[in-house]
Amino acid sequence: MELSKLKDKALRDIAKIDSVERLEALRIHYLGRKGEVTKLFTTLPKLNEEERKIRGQELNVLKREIEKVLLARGKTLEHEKLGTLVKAEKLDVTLPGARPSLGHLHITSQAIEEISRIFAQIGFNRVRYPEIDWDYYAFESLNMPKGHPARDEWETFFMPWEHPRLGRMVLTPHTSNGQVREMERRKPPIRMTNIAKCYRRQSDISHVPMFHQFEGLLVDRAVSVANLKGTLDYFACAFFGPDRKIRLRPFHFRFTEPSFEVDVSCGVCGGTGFVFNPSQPPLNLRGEEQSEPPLRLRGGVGELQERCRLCKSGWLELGGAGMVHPNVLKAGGLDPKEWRGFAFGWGVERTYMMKAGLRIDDIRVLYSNDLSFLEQF
Ligand code: FA5
Repeated sequence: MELSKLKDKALRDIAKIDSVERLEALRIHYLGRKGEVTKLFTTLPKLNEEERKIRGQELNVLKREIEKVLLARGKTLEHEKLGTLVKAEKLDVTLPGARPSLGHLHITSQAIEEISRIFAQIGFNRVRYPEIDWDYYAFESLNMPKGHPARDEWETFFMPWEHPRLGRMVLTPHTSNGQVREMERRKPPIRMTNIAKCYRRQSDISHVPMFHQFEGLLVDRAVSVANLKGTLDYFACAFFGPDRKIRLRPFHFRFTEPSFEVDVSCGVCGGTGFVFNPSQPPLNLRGEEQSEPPLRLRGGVGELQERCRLCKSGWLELGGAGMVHPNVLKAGGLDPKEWRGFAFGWGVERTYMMKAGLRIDDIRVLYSNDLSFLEQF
């Protein structure tokens, strides 16, 4: 090939190249050991001296020109490559940032914070007592001597350690272990809330083996059931809403006398036990289906009522309460003739579920670490 044609071809090829790597391949193609130009140098020995001189000079010029153009194209390509890189990696501080996924407190922790705050507003300090404690504080000092059948209800996990006076160690089955501990720690007046983990050998749709309770204890001189009721009413209004009411039902606990089960009026049916449902047949007050005319329980002629599925009766059970038993005051070193007190203990999980009107089919889902469930709260 004519040298001028070879040169044109080389320059055209170089101009078309768009990457440093391909340019290097092209350099080898023309100037490498077996390259197009190098090959021409091998023909020189066949020429006579004069021709060789001229041809040699022409080839050197061609080689230098190709080298020059290759170098220039290489520089341009390097420059372009750098420009693209800078563009790609440029930090635009005005762009919105990548949002990190934020977690939040578990609903039980949220409930604990709210409960502590509500009681703190009326002077109940939050205290912490062991969640693994001696039998004495969990049972004996609470008027439940060894072997007493009342203990059975607490389905307790016993630990292998024993103290000669305080008995065996237990995973606390309720927060009432804090009552005598608090009386031992300080003199009345006492107003405390003890919120802690509790453990019982129970696991079904309404029980978890590890749950939380909050315990309230007040000890002072002139304390009555009216004070207990007032405190619980205050809590119900603050936690559940101003239209909610508390009901005390007689019950039996060994460590309170009198003792009560505490109910709160249902937030879904407003305490009536019935909700409006136009697709259901009307019910009478006993929840039985009735024929025309339909009941008018909440006003509005012809309103059709369905029994409330959350509470079924207008009331939801919260937990236990009562006036501190004289034997418990004695165990705490207090004279029952001088001091009186009330106490209450409720489950945090169930109380929260009642607030939210949640009808969780299975309470165990709270601790199954299913994020799609937990992220809803
Ligand atoms: C008690 O534990 C008493 N200590 C309460 C008390 C305190 C009465 C002070 C009087 C004075 P009870 O066993 O009923 O009572 O439990 C209270 C609440 O804890 C229950 O209403 C329920 O809300 C919750 N609870 C009990 N066991 C479980 C469980 N396995 N899982 C979830 N919640 C539970």
